[in-house]
Amino acid sequence: MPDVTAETYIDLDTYPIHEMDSMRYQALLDRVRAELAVDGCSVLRGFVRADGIERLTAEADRTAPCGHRSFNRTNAYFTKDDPTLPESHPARRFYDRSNAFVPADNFGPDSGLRAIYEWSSFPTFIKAALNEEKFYPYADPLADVIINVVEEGDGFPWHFDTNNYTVTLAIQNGTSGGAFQYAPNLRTATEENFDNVSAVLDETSDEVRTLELHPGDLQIFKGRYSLHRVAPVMGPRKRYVAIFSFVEEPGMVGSPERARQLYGRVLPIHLERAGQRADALID
Ligand SMILES: O=C(O)CCC(=O)C(=O)O
Ligand SMILES: [Fe+2]
Repeated sequence: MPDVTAETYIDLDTYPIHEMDSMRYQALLDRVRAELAVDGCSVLRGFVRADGIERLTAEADRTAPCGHRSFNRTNAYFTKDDPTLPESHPARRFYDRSNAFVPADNFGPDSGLRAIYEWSSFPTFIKAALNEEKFYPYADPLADVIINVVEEGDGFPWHFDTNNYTVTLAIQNGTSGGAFQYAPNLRTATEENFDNVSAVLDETSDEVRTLELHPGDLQIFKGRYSLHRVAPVMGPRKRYVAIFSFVEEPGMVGSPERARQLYGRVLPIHLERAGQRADALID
């Protein structure tokens, strides 16, 4: 078998995501669905085997220098400051965010990460686990499968996701710190529960859970209603997490603004889809 088939990475004995007709597949699916229903989070420990993680770590080490670093200040809602609200309001509490994304075009046909993303059994299982009817690979060549590189002092401050779910694979932890913390179902579609959000920001909430993720763990997380963060990473070792993106319509790509902000580059396809003409295409 060639080196870069998904089967050489995923622990298929424990996670038979390719055997859709088996009872073990059904049991796994039932488990993940039940966990997602309870608190919006399911972790498949050791989804990628240790030898696969060794190769993915090498991929991350090799591509990390291509990461695009960005800095911003953000509140939990990714909204602008609203001076009409009291200063103590959670929407007015801003935190530094610094991180780097390695764009997806660093993961070509020889990439193990891409092999996992493109192996048909992988999205088929995730789609079923999430009960999503509309579920397609992202067609954005900078963003379909990326690595998030977090260095000493950086993290991802408390926030609610703007997307319905994220699918991530832990590749390497920082030397220390970097725990994933979340307060399940802290808000609903109709109730923001600002007091509970403030309690989490003030570190007085008893609803916060801490999840230690280890290299090889696959996490499916529904973060729209669960406040969550990545605690600051400490020490010289970088934290590497792969992010697999799926979207609701076939052929979708991100906006030029988003590509520039997250990846530091824009491709002709971003401009074309936004109705702008790429310079390279103007004759
Ligand atoms: O890096 C992680 O583990 C999760 C980051 C996160 O919350 C996000 O990308 O929205
Ligand atoms: Fe998030």
